[in-house]
Amino acid sequence: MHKITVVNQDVVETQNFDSADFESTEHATGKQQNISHGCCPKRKRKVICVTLLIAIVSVIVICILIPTVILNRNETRSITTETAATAATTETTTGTATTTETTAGTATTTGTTTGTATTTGTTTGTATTTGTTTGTATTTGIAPGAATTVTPDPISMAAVDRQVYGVCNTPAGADSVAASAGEWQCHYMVRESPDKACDGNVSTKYLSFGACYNGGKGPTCGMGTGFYLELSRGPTLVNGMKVCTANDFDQRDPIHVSLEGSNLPGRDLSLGSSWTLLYDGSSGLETDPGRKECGPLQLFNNTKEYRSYRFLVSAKRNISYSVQYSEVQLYSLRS
Ligand SMILES: [Ca+2]
Repeated sequence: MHKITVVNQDVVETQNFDSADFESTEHATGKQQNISHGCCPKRKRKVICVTLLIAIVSVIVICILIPTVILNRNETRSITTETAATAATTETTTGTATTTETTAGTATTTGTTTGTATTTGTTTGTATTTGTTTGTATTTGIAPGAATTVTPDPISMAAVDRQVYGVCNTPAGADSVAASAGEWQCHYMVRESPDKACDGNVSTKYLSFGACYNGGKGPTCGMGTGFYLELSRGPTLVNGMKVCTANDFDQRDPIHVSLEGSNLPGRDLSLGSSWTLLYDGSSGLETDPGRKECGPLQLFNNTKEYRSYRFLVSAKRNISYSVQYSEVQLYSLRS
């Protein structure tokens, strides 16, 4: 029994021992467990912390650094573009300045800026306009004023029924001797009839033989020749006259002439008594103005309007068989 007890005691002791060992083992295991329970969270925390740090760094990198880099790149690109644009603008400006400079020829002003260059161009245009204006002023100076006072347009010589009557061998104040077309005495060339002296064209002429014929020459040939007409415009004041040369043979030019006026009806115009002498003097052609040119204006005193006028030649430039002229111009000058 004792043994048994011992044994049992041993057993108990063993059991106790075992229990103690078990407890110590269990205690060790618990320590180990406690150790393992204390160690693992720290590692996890480290891992988590590291992960968080990595994440934060990544976020910072992604959200701040990368955009910053991109923005910097874009800014760099935009700056580059702007620089290029500025360069292009500068080139354009330079080109414009150069062009303007070449055009305007004002290098000093143009060289400053483009604006000035443009202004220079405008100024140049204005200068051109001013030139034009000056030209216009010059033209104005030439034209009307003096012309209105000194040389107005001649009056219309349109005749009633387009009838211009040729005369021959007729001195002023005398009855008119009628002339007709032909090449003998008291005739005129068919295609150089009296109306050609009143058509406003210095390229056409009136040629009359008077006391002579085609081919005969003498100092009296063509003397007393002329024409008369009734103005279709009605009574008109005439106090000036011009005589214009024909195309050839200056010896046929009228040198001394007369002008008469009448208000009697057409059937009485052949009568010398129907005419009032208005002018008897120089034709203005003593100095030859050249062919198909008009002499200076011959002014005379007359204050009365006449419906009809008669023009006669009493002297010519030199010996010839006729008298000829391209135009007789009548003027009405009012003060
Ligand atoms: Ca004519």
